[in-house]
Amino acid sequence: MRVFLLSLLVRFGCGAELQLEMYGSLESPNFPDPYPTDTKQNWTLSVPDGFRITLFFSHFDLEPSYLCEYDFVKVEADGEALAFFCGREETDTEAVPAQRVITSPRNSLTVQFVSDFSNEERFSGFVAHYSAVDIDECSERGDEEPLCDHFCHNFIGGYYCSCRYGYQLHTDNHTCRVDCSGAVFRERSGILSSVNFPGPYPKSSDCWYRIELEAGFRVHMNFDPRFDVESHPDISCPYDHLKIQAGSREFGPFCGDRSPGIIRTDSNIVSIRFHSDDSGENLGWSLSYTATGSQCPVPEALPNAVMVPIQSEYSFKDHVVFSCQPGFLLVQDGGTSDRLQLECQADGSWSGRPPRCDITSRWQQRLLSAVWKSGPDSAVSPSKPVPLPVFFQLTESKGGLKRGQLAGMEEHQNGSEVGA
Ligand SMILES: [Ca+2]
Ligand SMILES: [Ca+2]
Ligand SMILES: [Ca+2]
Repeated sequence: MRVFLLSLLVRFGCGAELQLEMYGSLESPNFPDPYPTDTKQNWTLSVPDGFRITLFFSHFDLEPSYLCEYDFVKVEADGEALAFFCGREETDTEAVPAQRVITSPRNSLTVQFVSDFSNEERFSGFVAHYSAVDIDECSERGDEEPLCDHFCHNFIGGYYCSCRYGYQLHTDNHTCRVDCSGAVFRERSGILSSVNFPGPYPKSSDCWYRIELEAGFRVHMNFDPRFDVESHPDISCPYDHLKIQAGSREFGPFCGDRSPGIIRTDSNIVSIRFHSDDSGENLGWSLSYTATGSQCPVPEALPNAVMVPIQSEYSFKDHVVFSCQPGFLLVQDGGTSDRLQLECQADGSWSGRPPRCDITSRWQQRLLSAVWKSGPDSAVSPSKPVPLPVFFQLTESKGGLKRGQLAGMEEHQNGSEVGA
């Protein structure tokens, strides 16, 4: 019993037949009686996508001729001749199909029969059989790029692709993409790179990365010298590209094999977008970033004050603590305290003014008395502030206060306190 998956026979024009069946047979006109002279007949065989057609002649008996110029059967597919037959399989075997199986490259095939104006003998013609066979898309690619990015699975009438763990099949059903968007970097330094770097990055993917720091910081990026993003010799990054947006500034698109190097963004928020198309095997990119804060001016040295820490420069989030030398009182905005902390702010200014160090009245008296005891040639007078960084270290003894040796500020900072 013949079962047709698709059965449609369309007869059109002069002797042309369209056969849409999974298998079937063809016969020359009048078979098994001799074919007529001056006849031309075409059969167009078509099977569903994912199949190709095989054709086999079980009987062949045509008028023989040099180069088949009298009567012949021609098999074509996609405009290309696959076979050209004539002759008798018993006696004239040069151009007969014999056991040959003709296979179409794709899912259609045309067979043409032509007879000329005469026949020297009675020729019975031919019988041919065709059938649809599956194309193994996964293994029949030759030198072409594989159909599937990761895995290919053949089935009868088609194939499908699948991806390694962690990837999703793109809507093109061939490439494997990744979900690589949404990462936000909030640390003041870090490393970002394309997925798999320095291995081939995924295809058909759009990756968005964001660096978000507090206002007052500026992001600096430094690209790894290993940089490989698919490019074009004439057109600017038409396939894959890396683009950076920092505030109102844009950097890129970047592609090719030259690293963008160092980029100073002047912004605390940076968006990085990496787009890849559906082909190519390129190794990607990597960058490290750091952030620097706004710079605050170095606070000026104040008489009789101690400031820590001492740095050559100060930037956002840095702080300094002021305190006064013993015997002095820290004064700011009319009030007094032991110490004062100032912060370097996002806009590059300090959170307040540096304080003043005023001598205390009790110490003033003690100091004066010590100076008078030591003689009239003293460099210190009641009306004159104690010069820095050199000042008198005063110690208490049985006999009361006596003048000590000259001491540096650092010694004092290390805690040489004076008893009250
Ligand atoms: Ca003939
Ligand atoms: Ca298949
Ligand atoms: Ca690409």
